[in-house]
Amino acid sequence: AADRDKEYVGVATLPNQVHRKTVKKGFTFTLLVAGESGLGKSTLINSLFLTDLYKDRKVPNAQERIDQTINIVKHTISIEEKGVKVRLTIIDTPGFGDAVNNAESWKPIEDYIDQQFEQYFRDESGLNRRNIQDNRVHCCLYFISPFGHGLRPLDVACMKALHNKVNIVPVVAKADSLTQAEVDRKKVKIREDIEQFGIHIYQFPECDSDEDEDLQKQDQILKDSIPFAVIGSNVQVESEGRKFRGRVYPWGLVEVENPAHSDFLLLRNMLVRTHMQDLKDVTGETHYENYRAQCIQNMTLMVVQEKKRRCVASKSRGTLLD
Ligand SMILES: Nc1nc2c(ncn2[C@@H]2O[C@H](COP(=O)(O)OP(=O)(O)O)[C@@H](O)[C@H]2O)c(=O)[nH]1
Ligand SMILES: [Mg+2]
Repeated sequence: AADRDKEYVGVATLPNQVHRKTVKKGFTFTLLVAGESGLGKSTLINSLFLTDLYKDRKVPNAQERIDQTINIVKHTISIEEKGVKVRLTIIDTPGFGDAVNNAESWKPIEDYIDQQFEQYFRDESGLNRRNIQDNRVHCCLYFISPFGHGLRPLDVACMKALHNKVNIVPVVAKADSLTQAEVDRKKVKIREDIEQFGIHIYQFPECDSDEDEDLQKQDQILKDSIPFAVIGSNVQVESEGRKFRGRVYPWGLVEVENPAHSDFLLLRNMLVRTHMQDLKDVTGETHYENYRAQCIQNMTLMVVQEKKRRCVASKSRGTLLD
C-alpha cells in the first residue's frame, strides 16, 4: 500500500478536505415562503422546521393557533447532527391578496430579496471579505391555492416578478382539501400554466445516467411531483400509541408526514437532504450573478453619463468664452 501511495499525488483526499472545511464553517440556508394569505404558509413552516424536525429532540408544545402574519418575520434555528451544523433561516411573509388593490403586493418580498443581494454585494466589494454572512434567499416556496383552476393572475404576476431573483419551488397548499384525482389534475394544470406563462421555476439538476438506478428513480419521482402537494398542522395527534403532526376530521385523520397523504416528506427531503447545496449554487451562480452584473452595468452607465455631463458643461463654458 505504501508503494501505491507513492504513485499518487493525493488529490483523492480533496473531497475530505473540502468536507472538513465546510463542516467547520457550518452551513447556512435561507428559505422564504410566499403566496396568498390564509394558504397555510406559517403553519407549514412550523411543521417543516420550527419544532420537531428531529425525532430525538424534545417537541415543544405545538402552538395551537398561528396568528396572521403582518410583517416579514425572520426565524432562525440551528440544527446540529453528527457534528454538522446548519443555520436555517426562514422568512415568513404576510400573504397577499387581502387588499382591494393587489397590484404589486409582492413588492415587499421582492425588496427583501434585493436588499440581501445588495448587502452581499457591498460586503463582497468591501475591505473585509472574510466572514461574510450570506443572507441571500436560496429558495422561495410559492403557495398556490387548492381551490383555483390552476394559477391565478396574481400568482403569475408574482412568480414572474421573482423568478429571476430566487429559486421558486411551487407547492399546492392544503392538499387535504382535494381528492387524489383532483391533486393529480391540479398538478398537471399548474405545470401547464407555468409553461404557458413562461415562468421559470427551480429546475432540478439532471441526474447523471451513470448514477445508480434507485437514485434515478427517486429523482424522477421528485420531478414528477412538482408542484408538491403539502399539508401543514400545528397540533400533535395521538393515535394507536403514536404521536404525530396531523389534522383531525370527523371522518378521519390526516398525517402530515405520511407519504400517502401528501408530498410533505418529499419536499423536506428535497430541501434538506438532496438539493440544499444545489439551491445555494444556483442562487450564487445565476440569480446573484445577474444582480451583480446589473449593478456593475448601472455603475458604469453612471460614470459614462457623468463624464458626458462634464464634457458638455466644459464645452458650453468654452462657447461662452468665444
Ligand atoms: N385544511 C388545511 N388547513 C390548513 C392547512 N395549513 C394551515 N391550515 C389552516 O389555514 C389557516 C391559515 O393558516 P396560516 O398558516 O396562518 O396561513 P398563512 O396566512 O398562509 O400564513 C389556519 O386556520 C390553519 O389552521 C392545511 O394543510 N390544510
Ligand atoms: Mg402567515
